[in-house]
Amino acid sequence: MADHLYPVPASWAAKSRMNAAERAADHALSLAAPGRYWLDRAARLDWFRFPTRADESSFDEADFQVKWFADGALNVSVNCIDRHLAGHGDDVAILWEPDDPAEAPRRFTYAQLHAEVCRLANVLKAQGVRKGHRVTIYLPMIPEAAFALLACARIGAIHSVVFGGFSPDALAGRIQDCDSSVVVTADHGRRGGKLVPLKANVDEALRQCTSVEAVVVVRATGGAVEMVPGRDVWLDEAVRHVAADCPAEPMNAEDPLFILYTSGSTGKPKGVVHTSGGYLLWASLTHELCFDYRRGEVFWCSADIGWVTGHSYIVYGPLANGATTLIYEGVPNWPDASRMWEVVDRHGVHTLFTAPTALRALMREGDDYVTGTSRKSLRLLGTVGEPINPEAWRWYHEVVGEGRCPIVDTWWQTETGAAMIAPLPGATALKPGSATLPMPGVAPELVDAEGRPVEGAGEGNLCITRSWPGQMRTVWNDHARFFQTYFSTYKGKYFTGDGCRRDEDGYYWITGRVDDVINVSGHRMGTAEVESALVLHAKVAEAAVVGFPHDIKGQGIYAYVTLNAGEEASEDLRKELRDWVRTEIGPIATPDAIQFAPGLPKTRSGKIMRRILRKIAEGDVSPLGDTSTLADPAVVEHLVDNRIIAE
Ligand code: 6R9
Repeated sequence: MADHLYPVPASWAAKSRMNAAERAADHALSLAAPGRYWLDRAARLDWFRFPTRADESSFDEADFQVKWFADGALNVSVNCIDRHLAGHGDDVAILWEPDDPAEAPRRFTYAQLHAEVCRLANVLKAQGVRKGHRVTIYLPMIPEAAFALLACARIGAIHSVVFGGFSPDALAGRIQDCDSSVVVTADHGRRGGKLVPLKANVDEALRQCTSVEAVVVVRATGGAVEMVPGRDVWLDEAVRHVAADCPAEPMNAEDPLFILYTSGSTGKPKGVVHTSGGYLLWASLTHELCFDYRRGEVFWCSADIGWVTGHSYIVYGPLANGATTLIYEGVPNWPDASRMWEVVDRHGVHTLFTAPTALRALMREGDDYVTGTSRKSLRLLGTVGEPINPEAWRWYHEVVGEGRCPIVDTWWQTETGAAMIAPLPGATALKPGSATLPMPGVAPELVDAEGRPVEGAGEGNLCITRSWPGQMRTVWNDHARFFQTYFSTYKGKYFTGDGCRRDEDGYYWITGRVDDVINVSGHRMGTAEVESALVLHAKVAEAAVVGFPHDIKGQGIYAYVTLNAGEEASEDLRKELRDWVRTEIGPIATPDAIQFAPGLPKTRSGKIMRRILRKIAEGDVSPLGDTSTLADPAVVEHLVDNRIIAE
């Protein structure tokens, strides 16, 4: 059933930009003549100086670099705003749907967006921000979030967006790592009728940060906050003193556009760096191809701007293409499970791009919440963030899309900038659960544990053998870690960290992470991060964290905790540790299950055997596999007998 083929609907085939054969030919051309292919594609952007060189990357250690369009100059905000003004200044750029459905939506034309972005850029300049400086953005899903990204891009400042659900500690770590001089935040955020104290979180974070000279505060809710004189300014007051025009800084294609922190298998989050030319080209090209975007359509990506999906498909891709992009402040199930479909109807959404975890949660509430709405504006549905199970795929296709909307399942990563493997709705027959085929210029390869390529149909670790324009350029301040993390496992290849199967038709099926990264509700979480948070607690001696299958979240967080001698395990302590992790990292890292363990299964050399811990957490305890290297087999029996059945 999972392999059932959904052909391209006739209506799509009739008007598509490419059919299947043309897609294959285009992909072949992109690999055979990359220089010409990519300089042609670069013409979709407006450049101050058009590049004469495309890819100059090498994945080999000796001359390692990732570099594209290096002699080109452009400005990202000009591409996302100014160039649309002449013909499309009155088109709606941003539609904003507030958390509370009783409140009025807001809308901004491209002309209005230009003024908002210029003013905010001038406010940042007045706070001393210059080209190359870092600005941390910690905002709710309000239009000002998009303005802030584009204002940084306009003056050449590098933005680092931190998801509003992260704790003050997590925020502080991300401010310190890139030495931001300014933070843009709001008084409070609103999600599902609840207030998030963003400004108070910033105040707490800044007690640990010395680099920050100014905090620009958006008055989003009007709630009371403390303002530190000489440091904090209200945006609505500051804009009164600045001009509504701000010249755009010419940037080299390889100048950084943003840093975005993401979890890896080890240690602290990495600052993934994307640059101006290649990233914007990749975001805009994939937005047009994967969603067959046409001017005038309303595009809704429901991700948070704090994740790469929000960067590429709420802000940069759509706005570069002159689209109308919808920003939704709230959550999918508030006030009830019909909210997303009501938003679709209210704004006439053509394309909805969301995460499987949201679909599974809504599916559980029953079809009535969906069928009570019209959804007749919908023509295309997309997913991202984790593998979509065929059951959720079919529900999305049949119930939400009433069988008429293709499902675009896009596989990609923070590191890849935008979609890498995905169907094109007018060209690619679909198989539920498969992200299908590589985008132009993308050369996937499956390798076995020894790094040998797997030919034809088969399974292996997913690598990409050559660079593409939207590839990350470095880890902020740690270029060695960039090479080490992605290019040292398999020589000369970018290793994604994902396992993958390729079928007889050449379709790719992502099977999930093969490293110690887990995917909780589409959010990446390094098990090491949760472990470090747990061991910071005074009563905890040791902790090991693994993922386990979770009906709604995809994966849940299962923590094994060994207490210090003399400490008593109790329900109260379990709750305390859950709350502890919430405050250390944020609610998305809250363990679903905490099992107190007198000891953890280790090899004689002291390595925790995570494979065994994973099996126990999954409830798959009969064949635990080879346990002969265990230092103390009795530990495992105790763990199995005291397993927690996580909800
Ligand atoms: C865009 C984004 C990346 C990881 C990636 C993979 C998983 C993303 C997927 C998918 C299966 C898809 N992933 N999309 N797995 N099918 N369509 O999610 O970036 O937060 O960096 O996560 O997410 O495991 O390696 P990021």
